[in-house]
Amino acid sequence: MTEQPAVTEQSNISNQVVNVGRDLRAEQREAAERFRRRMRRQGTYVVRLLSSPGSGKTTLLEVTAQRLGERYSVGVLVGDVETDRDATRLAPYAATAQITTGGACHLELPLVERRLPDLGSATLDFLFLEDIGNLICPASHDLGEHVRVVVLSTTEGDDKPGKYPKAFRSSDVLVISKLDLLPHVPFSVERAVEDASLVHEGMTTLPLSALTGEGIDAWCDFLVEQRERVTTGVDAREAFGPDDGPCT
Ligand SMILES: Nc1nc2c(ncn2[C@@H]2O[C@H](COP(=O)(O)OP(=O)(O)OP(=O)(O)O)[C@@H](O)[C@H]2O)c(=O)[nH]1
Ligand SMILES: [Mg+2]
Repeated sequence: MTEQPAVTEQSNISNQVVNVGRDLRAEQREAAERFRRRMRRQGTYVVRLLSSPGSGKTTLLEVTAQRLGERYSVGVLVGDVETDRDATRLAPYAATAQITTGGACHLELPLVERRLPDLGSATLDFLFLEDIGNLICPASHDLGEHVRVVVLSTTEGDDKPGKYPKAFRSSDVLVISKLDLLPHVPFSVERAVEDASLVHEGMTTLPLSALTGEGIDAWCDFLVEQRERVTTGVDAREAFGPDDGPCT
């Protein structure tokens, strides 16, 4: 049976438009482009992870930082609503700083820029940004990353791309995490990839398990290749289209 488009109910919750005489989102976009260019020129490849809570972002970064740290300098800025638990976990493997928002559901570029000096950014080869666990708000904010990675774990269900389309549409890469749990959960990698392709055709997909190491080589090789490409040439996201509004 063909899935029918749902009727969206925006009438009671729609945003009111207040004219302040400036296009604030254009200013944010320009700031993100400047940051992206600055990072590229200094040889820092910026990788941003977004996902729902608990998909395995920090665990993947622990493994990635250990692996890449053998050859590259790696920094991580990690966002959470409360606590510095993730930064504490990552500190043994990378230059790390915690951004604690106190309630805000996403990171914004000024927060990133403010904490970046804590990492010694001029010498970084890779800067990872772990956004707040949330598949909605982070997708509406450009942090000046070179690659946006959405992480979907096998415990979340393979139907999530269609339900949270902006996170998948605006991301360059789909990481399917916790592959080791496939024997225990009703999750089909094929269905998830197919669902993602409906909102983002041809999306690069990397299935992996941070626990067993399956797929980690391909993930790290991808990052190294993309860093080479971006720091020596064109930045794909500099050509990325304008955002289409907040929290959709
Ligand atoms: N089985 C399995 N468990 C994993 C894997 N990766 C992470 N986990 C577990 O999943 C849970 C959440 O992992 P985190 O890395 O904290 O997830 P997160 O996305 O950083 O969570 P937030 O920062 O709170 O959004 C932890 O109990 C991890 O041990 C994996 O590859 N396989
Ligand atoms: Mg985390």
